[in-house]
Amino acid sequence: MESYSYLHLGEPEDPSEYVVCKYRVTTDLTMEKAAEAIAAEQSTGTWTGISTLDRDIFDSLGARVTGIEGDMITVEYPAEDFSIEVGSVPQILSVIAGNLFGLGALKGVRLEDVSFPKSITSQFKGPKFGADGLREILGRPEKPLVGTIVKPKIGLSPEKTAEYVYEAGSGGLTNSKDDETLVDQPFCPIDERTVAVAEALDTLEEEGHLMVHAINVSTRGDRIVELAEQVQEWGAKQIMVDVITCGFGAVQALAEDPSIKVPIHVHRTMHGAFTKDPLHGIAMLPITKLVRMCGGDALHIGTLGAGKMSAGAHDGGNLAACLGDDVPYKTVMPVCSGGVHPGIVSDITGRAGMNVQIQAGGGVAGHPDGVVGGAKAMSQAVDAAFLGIPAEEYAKDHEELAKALAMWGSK
Ligand code: RUB
Repeated sequence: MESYSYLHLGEPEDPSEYVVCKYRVTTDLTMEKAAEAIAAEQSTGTWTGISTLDRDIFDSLGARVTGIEGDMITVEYPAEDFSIEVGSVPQILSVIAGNLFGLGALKGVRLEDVSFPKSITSQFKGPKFGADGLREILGRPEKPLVGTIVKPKIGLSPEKTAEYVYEAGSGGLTNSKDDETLVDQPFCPIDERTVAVAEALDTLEEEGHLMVHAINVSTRGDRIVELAEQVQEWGAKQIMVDVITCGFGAVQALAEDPSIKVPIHVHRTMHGAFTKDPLHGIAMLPITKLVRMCGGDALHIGTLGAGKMSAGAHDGGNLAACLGDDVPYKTVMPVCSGGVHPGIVSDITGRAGMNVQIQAGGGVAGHPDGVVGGAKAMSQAVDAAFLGIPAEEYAKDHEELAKALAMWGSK
C-alpha cells in the first residue's frame, strides 16, 4: 500500500487556497508525528494506511503540515475539504476542531487561530449593523458604549426589570441586557418583559435619552428565529443569543433572516469549558472570527484581565478580530464585561481603546445609591476615561463616582 506524508515543512503557507490553522500541541510523540496524526485524521487519513486512498484524493484533499515551531504547528486544509453549501460552520468545525481533540496520542491540543480563504469568507455575510451601526442607533459616535446587565440574573418580574432599565437609562447608560440564564421563566415571561422594557425605553427617549436593551432569545434551533420575530413585534430593539449553547447556526440564522431587523448581542456563556485550559481546547480567537462571519453585531470578549473572569494571554487578538479590516465584513462591537465597576473602566479603555461597550451588572446594582447611582457612576467613569482624566480626579466633583471608588477601589 502506498504511504503518504502530510509533512510539507518549509513550503510557504497559502492562505488564498487553504484554511490555515495554528494548533498548540502537547505530546510524547515527536512534533512531526503528532502534526501528521492531526493532518491525517482531519483530512484523508486515519490510524492505519487504507487501500481506498489514492494519490489523486491525497493530492487534492490531504491536509498539509507547513510549520512546526516549538509546541505550535500549522496545518493547512485545502478549500475543497469544506462544504460548498452556503457558510456551514458545523462542517468547518468538524474539520478544524473535530476528532483531533480526542486523539489518544496527544496529551493536549488547542486550536489557537484560523484564517479562511476568500472562497469561504465569501459564503458569509457578517454583521448587519456592527459596531458603527450600534453607535448610529444610539447617536454616540466616539465614546465607549456603557451598559448594564440586569441583576439579579434571575428573579425580577417584568415590571421590576423595566424599572431597572429605566433607572439605568436615567443614570446615563446607553445599553442594558438580559443575563444569559434569563429567557422565558414563569417569574418573568419574555412577552411581558419585552413590552415593559420597550415602554421604559420609549419613556427615556421621550425624555431625550437613547438606550437599547437586548432581550435574550436563546432557545432551541427550530424556534429561535420565530421567537426573535415575536420579541421584535413586542418592541425589542436588540436581541441577545448565547452562541456556544445555541450554536453558530443560530447567530447566522438570526443575522441572515430578512425579518430580523435589530442588532444581535452575542453572549459566550460556556466558552470557558474549552477556552480556559491553555494547552487544550479552542481559544476565543477562532470563536470571535466565526461570530463575525456569522453576523454577530456585538460580542463579549472579556475585560482583557481587568475583571472577574479569567483572561488568556492572547485575548488582545479577539479585539483585533472584532475590529480588524482584514475580512470583508462590518466590525463587531467588542463587549467588555464580567466584574466591571467604575474603578476599572480606565484600565479597560487603556487595554481595549474607546471602540468598546463596557457593561457592569454588580458594578451598577451594587452601588450604595442603587441603580440610578450605579449608572451615573459608570457613565462618569467612562466620561473620565474618554477625557483622559484619572477617575479619582473626576470623582472630586462627581459624587456617585466617588462613592463607587470608595466602595470598590480603583486600578
Ligand atoms: C456580568 C456577567 C456576564 C459576564 C460573562 O455580571 O456575569 O454574564 O460578563 O462573562 P457582573 P464574559 O457585571 O455582575 O460581573 O463577558 O467574560 O463572557
